[in-house]
Amino acid sequence: MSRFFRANSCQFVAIMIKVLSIAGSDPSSGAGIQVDLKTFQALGAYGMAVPAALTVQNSKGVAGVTPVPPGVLSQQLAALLPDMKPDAIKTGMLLTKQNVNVVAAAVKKFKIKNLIIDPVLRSSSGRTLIRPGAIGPLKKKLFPLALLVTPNILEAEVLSGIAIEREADMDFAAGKILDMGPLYVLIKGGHKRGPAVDTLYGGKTVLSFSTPRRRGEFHGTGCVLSSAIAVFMARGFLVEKAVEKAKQFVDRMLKTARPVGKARTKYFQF
Ligand code: PXL
Repeated sequence: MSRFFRANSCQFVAIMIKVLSIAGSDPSSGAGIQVDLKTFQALGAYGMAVPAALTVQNSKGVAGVTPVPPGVLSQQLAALLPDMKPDAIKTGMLLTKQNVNVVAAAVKKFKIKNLIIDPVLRSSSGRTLIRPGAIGPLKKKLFPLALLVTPNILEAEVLSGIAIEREADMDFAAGKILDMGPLYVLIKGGHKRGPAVDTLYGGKTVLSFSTPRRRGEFHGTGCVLSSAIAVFMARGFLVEKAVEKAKQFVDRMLKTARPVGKARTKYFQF
C-alpha cells in the first residue's frame, strides 16, 4: 500500500514502501525469493530480491542447493542498497557462513533497522538448507542486528539447544535466542497439532497468536509470514501489530492454497 502525504495544498505524493528479500531461489516459486516478491506485491510494497542461494526443486521436494558466490552476493548488495535503500529487509535461506557474513556486513554498513530473519534450516521435505558451519555465524553475527527472528519449533530447538516439549521449554528457548541479540523472537508452533499458535517474546510481554489449523501440507508458509511481517514493519507498525496482521494474511492465503504440481503440497494463490 502506498502512503500518501500532502506535498502542497493540491498535490499528493505517493511514498512507495520498499522491502528486500535476501534468500534462496525456489523455481517452483512457492517459497524463497519468488514467493517473498509475490507477498510484497500482494501487500502493496515495492518488492526487491537478492538471491543468496539457488535450489533445484519442484512440488515433490528439493533436489539440490548451491550458494551464490559470496563476492557476487556482496556486489549485488553494494549496488542495490545505496541506491534503493529498503524500509525493511527479510532474510531466508542463506546457506553458507560466507553469505551470512556478507549479509551481516551489508546490514551494518547501510544501517538497516527493520531486519527480520527467518532462520531457515530445512525444507518441509527434510532437505538441509543451511550448512552446519553457517549456524554459528547466523547466531553470532546476524541475530544481534535483527529486530525479529522467526524460527519454527524445530529451528528454535536447534538454535537454542533446548528440546521443546512443553510451554516452559519454549519460554526457555526463546530466552536463549533473545540473549543472542534480536529484540523479538516469534516461535511458530504451526507444525504441531491443534490450532496454529505462534508466540512472540520480547518487548515487555509474551503474546500468543492463534489461527485455525488448515488441512493439508503447505509450501512456503514461513517465507510468506516473514515477508508479510517485513512489509508491515516497513509501513511503521509495531512488531506486535505487524505479526498480528501478517498472521491474518497467512491464514487468508492458507484457505485458498491448492496443489500446483504433481505432489499434494499446497501452494499459495496470489
Ligand atoms: O520453506 C523454507 C524454504 C525457504 N527458502 C527456500 C526454500 C524453502 C523450502 O523448500 O526452497 C528457497
